[in-house]
Amino acid sequence: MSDKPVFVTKPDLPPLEEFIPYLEKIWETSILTNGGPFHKQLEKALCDYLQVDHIALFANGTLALMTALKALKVSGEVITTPYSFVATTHALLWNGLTPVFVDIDPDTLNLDAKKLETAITPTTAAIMPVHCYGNPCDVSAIKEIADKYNLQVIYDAAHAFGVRDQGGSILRHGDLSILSFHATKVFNTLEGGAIICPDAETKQRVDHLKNFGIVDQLTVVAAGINGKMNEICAAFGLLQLENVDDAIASRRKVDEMYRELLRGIPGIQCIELSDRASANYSYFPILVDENYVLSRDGLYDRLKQNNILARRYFYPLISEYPMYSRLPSSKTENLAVSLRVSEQVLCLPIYSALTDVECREVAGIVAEEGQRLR
Ligand code: T4K
Repeated sequence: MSDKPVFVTKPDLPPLEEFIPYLEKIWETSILTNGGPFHKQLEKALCDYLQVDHIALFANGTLALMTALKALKVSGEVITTPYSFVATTHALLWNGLTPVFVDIDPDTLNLDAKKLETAITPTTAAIMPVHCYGNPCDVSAIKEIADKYNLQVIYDAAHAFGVRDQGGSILRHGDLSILSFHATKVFNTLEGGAIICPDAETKQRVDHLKNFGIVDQLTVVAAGINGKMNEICAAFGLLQLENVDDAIASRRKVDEMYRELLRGIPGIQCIELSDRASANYSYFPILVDENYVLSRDGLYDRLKQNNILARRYFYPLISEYPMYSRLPSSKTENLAVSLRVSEQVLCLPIYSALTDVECREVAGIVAEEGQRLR
């Protein structure tokens, strides 16, 4: 048993001494926020790294989602997935929008594009899919349906930092995409987020909206919010960006090791990575089915007894929380795949500093339990 807890994730932190000069600069200039020099630098650096043209930084991913919906003036119903973190749909409620849940695909665990059309009504305004665990949605099928019914598409790409498909960044799809740079993400700025905009005009609208709608000292053009990233987070992000490729490479090793060690255990299924896109290894979800000797929660508890704190992302489903459970689309018969997956899923620890020994210990417990109780 580990003497220190092994959490589901552990944030990457740059060497402290490398951060000091950035802080000294901030202390020297007294520019702490409101689109300062580090904010500008990080936007540019992220555009280069992610291969996108326009990025607006935010204080977190939730504010980015809320602002994206506002920027597109979405109103009415928005089709989305119940298999996500609650921020996805909370952003809809904060905009006075009605979520309509559609079930997920059993392989990708993303919104099932084949089921989208049946959920469209005269008041449907948009689709908000999630690239869950960084695995890309069926972007072309979603685009086809969105174009046919004239719907806007806002991708919650909170998990999809750096993911690329054959045509480039996954973030170029849809009308807007949002990222999260929370401490638990592959690339973190302590807290942070971003909207990826298709053109300069949209970015300007988003930039106004994230700063109270202010254009200049005498002009306010919209009822904006305060969504800006501060200079300390932006400076931290610049430093983090130098190491993010190494961090993803280390995660990849963990991912490979788990797949090797968990292969062939009855009742344990690793989620396949897409063969049409790169991966960022942000999560390591497994599904625990009835062929395993313990229930999912039994395995969760067994790991916990060994100081390994796996997480049930995403259980319960968003549609089961009280502010959503009365929606017609929350009915269990509408969401059979999502319900099954949310009852089977367990995310094992994955982060760049996870050692081989720790990875073997986690997989060893999953395997041993499978053997011992058989
Ligand atoms: N859309 C999607 C699809 C999302 O997944 C998220 C966020 C968002 C939108 C919204 O983006 P943000 O507004 O958050 O930028 C975590 C995160 O708080 C949340 O950002 C994330 N998704 C969600 C999936 O997971 P919790 O409640 O599970 O976090 P917590 O505090 O239990 O942390 C998990 C483990 O990570 C801890 O046991 C230990 C470790 N940890 C955590 C923090 C915060 C650290 O080692 N250091 C830390 O500072 O929600």
